[in-house]
Amino acid sequence: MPMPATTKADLWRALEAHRAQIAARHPRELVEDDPGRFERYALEAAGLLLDTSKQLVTDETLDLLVRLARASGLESRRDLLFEGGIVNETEGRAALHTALRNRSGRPVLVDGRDVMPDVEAVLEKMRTFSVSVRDGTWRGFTGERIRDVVNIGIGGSDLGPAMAAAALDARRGSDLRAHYVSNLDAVQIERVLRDLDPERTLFLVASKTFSTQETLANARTARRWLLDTFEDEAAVARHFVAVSTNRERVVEFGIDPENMFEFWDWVGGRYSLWSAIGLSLAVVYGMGAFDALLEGAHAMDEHFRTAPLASNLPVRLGMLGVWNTNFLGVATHAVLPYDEALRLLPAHLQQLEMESNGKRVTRTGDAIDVATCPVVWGGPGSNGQHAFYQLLHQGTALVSVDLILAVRSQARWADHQDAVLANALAQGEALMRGRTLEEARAELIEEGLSPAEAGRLAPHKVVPGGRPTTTIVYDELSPRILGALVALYEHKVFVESVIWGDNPFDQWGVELGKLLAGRILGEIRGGEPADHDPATAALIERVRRIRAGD
Ligand code: G6Q
Repeated sequence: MPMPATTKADLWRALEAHRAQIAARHPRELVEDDPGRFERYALEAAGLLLDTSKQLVTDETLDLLVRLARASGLESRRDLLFEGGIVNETEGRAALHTALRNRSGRPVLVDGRDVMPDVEAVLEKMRTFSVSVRDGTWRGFTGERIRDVVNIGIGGSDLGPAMAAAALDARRGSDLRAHYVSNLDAVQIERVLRDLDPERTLFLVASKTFSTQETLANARTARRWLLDTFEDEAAVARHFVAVSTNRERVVEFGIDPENMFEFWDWVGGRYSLWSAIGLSLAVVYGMGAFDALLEGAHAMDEHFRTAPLASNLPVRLGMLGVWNTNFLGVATHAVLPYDEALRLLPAHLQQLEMESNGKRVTRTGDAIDVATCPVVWGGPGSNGQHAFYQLLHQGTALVSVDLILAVRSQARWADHQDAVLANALAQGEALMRGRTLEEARAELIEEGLSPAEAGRLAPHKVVPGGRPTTTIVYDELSPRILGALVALYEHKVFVESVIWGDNPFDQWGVELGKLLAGRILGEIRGGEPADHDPATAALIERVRRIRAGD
């Protein structure tokens, strides 16, 4: 008998051999010949059911994947993450989003110092502030109560809170309204401000660095809009607060440091929803909702930290991501929530996954010789069924899918929900089972078509099936469930990064474009041409001519 594989390289080879073995079977056989599959392949934690029974795996696959995770050092890397070790090597930092939602009472040390008192102090400041806006103690410059809260930020300082606001909005218990401005194109801020009353509007400028071009441009425009009405700089203090790690720049911008909510460099942008970057949520939906969001995420953290690898939700999700990407050739992954409240979740996860694992070198700078993060995209399930699902079912690309569904709706007209559930479950079945040529022909004949007509149409109705699908189910969306769901994906991304060997907490790839934009800005404004490739130089020239009216 051969020795069981134990090293990462051996396990990788064992998975390749195993893949070749199971490829001989139609994927639907894996599921249909295995009646106890759901019980074995569905995991539960923190209010979420993770059904992986429609993935193209067997018990042996899952066993090999868990062994691969272990051989890749997942457990020690996970411990380092939670302990505040330097897991972001290229920036020399910890990545402690888990400390922001740590409800265990355990200290979390960064450079030997417990960060929990700082975390709690900021949460307390958020509590006091959000209560004062909600109960009307905090007033605008003319004494009016605040009605509209505008978060100005971009990327990690926008996508998380905007996504969570959409998710929590059905539970809004006040007249306060949240708005999110991120785009440098002023059409967005203009659209948002058009319906707002300066006397009743509060701006939260959310920027970790407070040096982001898009955010500062929007913040300056917001200030001009405000001062157009008040013509008194003193109004800024009643209508602007900042969320940042950079006090100096906040002061330079003209925001009173008293009105600044702090966070720290060990919080990555796309992991910052749990910090004061979530202030708009606390103000508009209440600190109770924000606390519950943190609790849900903490419950998932505890599960990830302590559950055995084989029954650990983020480990399962991450290792299936590795299996699909590296062994089944999946290059695109769709996130399809059957819950309108989660309509912005695909955009948040797109950043989380693609900015974290869209990498080509390891933590030590060596080339990664396997595929890493797939393209992540998606949208609300119902709508997608009438649009892009065609490609999921019959296109030539193999797309893996996450179906996310609430059993109960947050809406008053709950009678829609039966049909929502039926559609979500049907899609899972169709993506897995598909429809064979014989089935298609038989269905057409049953519908009354002649054998010749049925034969002509049947190939068009063939659905290959075998699309790897995970179904995530929860009772009803709540802040707690949302917290657990987002934390599940954060840790999934971490698990994948350990296998691929990349640093999921840096984002050097976005730097080059920013640098070039700075150069081109001068040219757009009439400055001397800089050094460009001829194609870009010609395009800049053409843009300048159009602007000049030539
Ligand atoms: C996220 C990224 C990025 C960042 C934005 C905004 O992980 O680093 O999306 O959040 O560029 O940065 P600031 O918060 O510094 O404005």
